[in-house]
Amino acid sequence: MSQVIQLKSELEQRINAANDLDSLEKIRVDALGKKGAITALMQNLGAMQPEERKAFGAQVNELKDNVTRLLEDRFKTLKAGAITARLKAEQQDMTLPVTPQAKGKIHPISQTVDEMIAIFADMGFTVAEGPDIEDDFHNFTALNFPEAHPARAMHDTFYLPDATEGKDKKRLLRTHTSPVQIRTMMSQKPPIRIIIPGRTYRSDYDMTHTPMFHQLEGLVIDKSTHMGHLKGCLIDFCKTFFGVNELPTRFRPSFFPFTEPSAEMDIGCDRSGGGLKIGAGKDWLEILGCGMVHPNVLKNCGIDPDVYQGFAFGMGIERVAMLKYGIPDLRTFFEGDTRWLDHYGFDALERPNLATGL
Ligand code: 2NM
Repeated sequence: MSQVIQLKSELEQRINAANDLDSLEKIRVDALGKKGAITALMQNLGAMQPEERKAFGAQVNELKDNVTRLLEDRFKTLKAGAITARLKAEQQDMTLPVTPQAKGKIHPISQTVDEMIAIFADMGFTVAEGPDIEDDFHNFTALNFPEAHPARAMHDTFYLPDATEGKDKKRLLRTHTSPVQIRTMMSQKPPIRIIIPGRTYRSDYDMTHTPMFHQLEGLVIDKSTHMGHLKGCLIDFCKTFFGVNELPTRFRPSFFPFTEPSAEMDIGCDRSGGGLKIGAGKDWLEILGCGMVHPNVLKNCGIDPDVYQGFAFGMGIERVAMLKYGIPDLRTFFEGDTRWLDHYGFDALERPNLATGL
């Protein structure tokens, strides 16, 4: 009798003290499992006299019912507590953005190159590339620069400090992207229609020059390519690139060793009111150099100038980027200042293409 009462109070205490579902389950097994204390009491019934068995059996049954109810109540309480604790632990701030904001920005040079490629690709040009380390032949000789002509010195060439034999083999950092045109003409048959964006190097450093800068040059060679094609192509490019449909243009005579005739192209602009607005106005802005490829250059590349002719052009990428995006200082392009990039850079998810207006 006292055995039942003692077991009851003992189980009550343990159930109330149980702090989690695992310890509660252990108490249930200790009491009601196959080898549990209450189960053991039930097994004693078989050996008892009928009268005793009746009274004891009733007590054990009552104990079993009580303990079962206590376990169930405690289970519900602990279960509810566990859910509350889990909800609290797994709380989410629903006001946070679904995807974190992109941290990086596209450099204005990369953006500008991509825009220029999109425009020329639409006209049927493909992109060609070549090495930054060139030799004298591809950078100068093949391009009709005379030996010991001041034009070579004018380029402020960085020569490599090696002892390569032979003038034409002397290694240097390319001073323009034109050696890529030479490599293309020497390895491909016309018709040719390529643009060449890339890094170029000249030993010069002031407000408007950095020793490394970017150029984009273009070359078209075919049997009947003429100056009208040159003008149409470059006028179209400038209108699309600057997004100005009514754009005055003019071509002034100029000189380059690799083109004959040579010209410089200006676009109209308006400097009244302090700023600079590209489009109709009183003023002109020099934008690029161009010309018909010199017969000597074609010959140097194994192309017969009596059968083929072509035009070429070149422009500075920093310069057109500064004009289009109102960047006032050239040198900031290469300072690696993340605040500058944050301000002048472009979103990685908005890539240039003709369909979205660049
Ligand atoms: C310019 C201006 C004019 C040019 C010429 C050639 C080649 F290889 F075909 F002879 N490539 N680039 C050229 C012509 C470049 O840049 C201001």
